[in-house]
Amino acid sequence: MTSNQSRPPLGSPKLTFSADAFFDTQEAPTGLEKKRRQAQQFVERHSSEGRKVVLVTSGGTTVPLEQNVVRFLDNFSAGTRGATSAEYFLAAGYAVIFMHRQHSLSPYTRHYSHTTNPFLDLLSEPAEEDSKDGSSPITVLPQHSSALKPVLHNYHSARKAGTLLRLTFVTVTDYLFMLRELSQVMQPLGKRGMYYLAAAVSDFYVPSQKTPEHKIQSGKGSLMIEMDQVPKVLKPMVQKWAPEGFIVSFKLETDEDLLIPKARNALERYGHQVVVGNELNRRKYEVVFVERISDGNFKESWIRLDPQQDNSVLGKAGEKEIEEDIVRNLEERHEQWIKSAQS
Ligand code: PAZ
Repeated sequence: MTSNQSRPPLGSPKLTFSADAFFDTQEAPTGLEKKRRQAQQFVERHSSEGRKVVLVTSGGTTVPLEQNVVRFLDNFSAGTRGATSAEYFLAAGYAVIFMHRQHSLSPYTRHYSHTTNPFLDLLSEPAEEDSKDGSSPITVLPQHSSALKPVLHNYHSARKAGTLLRLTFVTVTDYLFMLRELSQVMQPLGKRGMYYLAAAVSDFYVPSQKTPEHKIQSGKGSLMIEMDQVPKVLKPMVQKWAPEGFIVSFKLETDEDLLIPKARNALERYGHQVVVGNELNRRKYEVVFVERISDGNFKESWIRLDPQQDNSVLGKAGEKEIEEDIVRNLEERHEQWIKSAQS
């Protein structure tokens, strides 16, 4: 990074809005080809076995400020919505490509996050005499086993069926390249492919050409960062990458008055199927589905849980999660979408 006294600000003063320009000028992440191959095999297998496939994006993206990254910008998302939704999609019979931020929450293991529910707290130590030769197994404390059993069962079922493919990203650039690649891999699924874009993606980035190689030095006064706008990729996604797919984007706002106008605007501009809107502090118990009925006409439907319920603690047995209703609603819409192809 740089001080505003001696060096030009980071970022290009010219705004690079177009997706083509972005992909032409930024470098694809290493390992992209391997991820493409994994996804392709996964899609071919599940498509031939008659499963619908959903791409779930989850977690936040980073914006590196140096090429040898010491500092980066990030956002709040832990990946709860994506990881939770992936579980409900798996339960509904979908094969799930879970494209998530490295180290963010994952389906099943999310119930035992190291901060809210550390897994070591669930285990009992073997008696000292039994543990000497390591013969006694470590066991789950009885008070935790009824909550753990269904999670473990579903985790093993998904592993056995091979219905969950996890692929990671870190930066916003990784995210955009992966989204393009995976959408194209899923294109042959046609209407049987769903795209559930729940990741919190940065709107701004520093192009690699403008990112300093080494750690930004302090001592030269304040720091100015100029960032370019990240291209809006929903348009090429709808028009080119996944033209028949059922595409669901998410819209997060902190000013609730903006939620519906911005969701409508996105549908009008990009032409995809649904926007799920949520306000930051109510996102765990209130979302709105916005769809376009005809030119200039939209329909909104809300899902609300009881806000008194404590949705803040992960994995509390028996607790209703809003993602269950979101996924059920979208599964129905997706079925309609598939049927509309047949009629
Ligand atoms: O990851 P999380 O569960 O903490 O948050 C989920 C969310 C708010 C990131 C998601 O519901 C969402 O709205 N994603 C899109 C964000 C955006 O407007 O770019």
